[in-house]
Amino acid sequence: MSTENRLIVVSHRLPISVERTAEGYQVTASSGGLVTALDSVLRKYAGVWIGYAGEESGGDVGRLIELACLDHSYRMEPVPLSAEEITKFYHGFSNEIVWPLFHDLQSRCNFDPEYWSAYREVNRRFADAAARFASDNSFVWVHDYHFGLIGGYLREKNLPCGTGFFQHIPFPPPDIFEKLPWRTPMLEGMLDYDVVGFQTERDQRNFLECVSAILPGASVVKRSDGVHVHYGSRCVRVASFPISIDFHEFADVASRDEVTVRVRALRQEQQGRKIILGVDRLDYTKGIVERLRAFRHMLRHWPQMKRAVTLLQLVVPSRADIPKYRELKEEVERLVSEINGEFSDVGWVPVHYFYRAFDREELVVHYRAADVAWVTPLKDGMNLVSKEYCASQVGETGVLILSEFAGSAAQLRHGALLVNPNDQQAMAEALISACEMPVTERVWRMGQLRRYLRENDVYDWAEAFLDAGRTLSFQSCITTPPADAARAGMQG
Ligand code: ADQ
Repeated sequence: MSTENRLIVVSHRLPISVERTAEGYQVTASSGGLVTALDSVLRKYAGVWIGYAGEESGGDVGRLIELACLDHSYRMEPVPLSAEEITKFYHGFSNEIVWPLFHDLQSRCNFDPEYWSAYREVNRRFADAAARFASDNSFVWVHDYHFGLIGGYLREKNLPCGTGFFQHIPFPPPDIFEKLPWRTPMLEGMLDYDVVGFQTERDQRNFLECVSAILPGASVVKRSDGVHVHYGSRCVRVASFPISIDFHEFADVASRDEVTVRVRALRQEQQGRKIILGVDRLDYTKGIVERLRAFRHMLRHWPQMKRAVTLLQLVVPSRADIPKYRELKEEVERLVSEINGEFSDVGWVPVHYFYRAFDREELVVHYRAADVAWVTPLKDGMNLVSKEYCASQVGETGVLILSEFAGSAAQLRHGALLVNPNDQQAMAEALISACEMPVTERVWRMGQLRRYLRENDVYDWAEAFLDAGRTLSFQSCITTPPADAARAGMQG
């Protein structure tokens, strides 16, 4: 194996998808926070990225993926999924069970037992794909809730490599996690990795509390080199690694002359009105509906804000083949049109709504032009939009309003205005404070945020995780048989 394959990244999706269109095959970029972060990391470290690239396969598709690899400077290895696997593993277990449950929305869960077998089967197949690249010096870094079990399947193969798991979404406390019918094998599966990482200390604490509550044989040991869970013959490092962005890339794009020209044009269009920006993947956890309601509340109760502000809401399509997401899209569009119907005036439309993916430069133009970024998820593992906005604010005059339930609130609370996204009154008041904030305070706050992000970027995140992997003695773990007496629950 060549040296560039020492880092083996596994995630559900590759950064590109191949689709068949009337004109032939088409390669499209995947969207979302995980792809944004990992693409930056792999461009720097090289290696191989294993994931799903769409339903198409065969000669032309292989060639298109090879071309995309040249463009991205790392290797991509597609793993196919059948239509049934997409239904049961992706739409089912991942998005009808884990996603809502881990975001505290258990009423949205559908605990169909068939989903669990599909989850195990797909995890095994992705583990097989990773194993084909694993060698002495490699580290298999598995991403997110789709793949809690890959570590165990790799251990069964006795490979001489280290393994790590990073969870991009929140980890719930025991009273919520316990609702999962497969709570024991899920936790045991996660303890089959050598390093398990979370976004925040709160997620890490929740995980450790679940381990203590659900696995009686486990013990949590705090040592000078970090927290470890001992379980049977396993010793697993558990830590928090807050993910970030490529600060310099966003700041550099924001400083380009052509961006400055477009920012000026966008601001001129608003004729002195404050630009408030929302940027979200279409998802019910992002609080888009709640934000629109709060905006309407503000316009109803503070009439002086009419014509003084414009909300630009950018939404990138996501999970469009899942009915709940289609319903959400309709609800967002209905609210936008109700607000515009109620308040629009000659020369002023209160909400400008865009439902499409923006390229990096277009996105940065909006980040830089916005007076206020209104980032109010109901619950979020981290939320990269909040960080991208600050990195792009090269003039340092913008204000970040951030949900207290975003993982990034733990790091950005000193400069952002924190809000509860369910509190319409507080959301409206935060918006007004942001719009009226004196420039000295704005610059001070944004300066603090940008300093923190400059010193804690996505490469620091990757280094910290990979360092934790490097400092472990993998051999003792790998040679241990996966099934021992303390692991009776794994059969499920
Ligand atoms: P996501 O849920 O996808 O990520 P987030 O971190 O906010 O959430 O990332 C969204 C990404 O999509 C950002 O990079 C943003 O630039 C991009 N995006 C949004 N709207 C866009 C548009 N209209 N056009 C183009 N791009 C757009 C998951 C977790 C998060 C966690 C990340 C990374 O749910 O909590 O922060 O992984 O770990």
